[in-house]
Amino acid sequence: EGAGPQEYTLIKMELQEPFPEALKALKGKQVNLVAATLRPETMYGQTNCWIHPEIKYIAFETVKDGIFVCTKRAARNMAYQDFTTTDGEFKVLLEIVGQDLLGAAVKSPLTSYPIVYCLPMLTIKEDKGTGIVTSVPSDSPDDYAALLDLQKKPAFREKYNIKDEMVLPFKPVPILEIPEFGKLSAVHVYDKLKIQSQNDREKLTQAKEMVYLKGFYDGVLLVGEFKGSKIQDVKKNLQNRLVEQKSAVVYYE
Ligand code: A2H
Repeated sequence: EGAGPQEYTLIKMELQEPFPEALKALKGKQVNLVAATLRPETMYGQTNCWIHPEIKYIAFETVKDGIFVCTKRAARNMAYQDFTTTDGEFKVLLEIVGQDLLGAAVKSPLTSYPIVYCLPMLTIKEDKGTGIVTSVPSDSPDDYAALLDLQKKPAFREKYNIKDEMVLPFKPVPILEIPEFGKLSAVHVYDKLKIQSQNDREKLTQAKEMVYLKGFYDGVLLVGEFKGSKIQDVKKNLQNRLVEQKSAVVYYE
């Protein structure tokens, strides 16, 4: 890790009715699952939301953005970044475990899928970001590996009560092109390195490095307002756009 704080874009993924049983007390309110990303320019390709089944999450009220769901650790950091009325303080509305959120429907900005679902990812770290990750299988090898695991293994879906229709219709979307890797770079490197599952950690680390650097310097957007532009030229503009339309907030840790 670098010396300074890391900036993340938190994508607001709005929970849809009917709320899961454990969140029924919040019915009628605006509840956002907030996913920490370094790649706001890839939000056109979201196919689902990742939750760790065993991590604990909380819901708390923000000043401007409705109710947020994330880890307690992230809420505490947000409380020192003007997300709550009193510096450093946040009120826990309820505590849940990831399992409670699995299968829930959310609405997320920019993606072509009107509704996406909360699915299990077992490699989510509790001590990074919000503990919630938005899935972009076209450009993130981790996301592609985890989505493929669920699509290939009915028993894995069953274990977490995930219905076929929450997983099977969701395909990686071509949203940016990297000269060497084509329009679905995560799929390309996954195949090239012969990755087998989300547990292939070494190969996935290698895959991430390959895609990340190339994507940042040579990647060109294929969709949206900045179609045809290089990622490095429009990354900040896209983050600003998401913040302006109240679909995202900026967060540091
Ligand atoms: B990224 P860094 Cl398209 N546990 O967003 C595991 N992974 C997490 C996490 C957690 N608690 N919180 C965030 N992340 C993921 C998009 C993306 C990301 C693409 C390509 C690469 C990529 C869509 N998922 O990250 O350790 C989030 O996934 C490659 C590293 O702070 C976030 O950005 O460097 C990234 O990891 C943050 O990782």
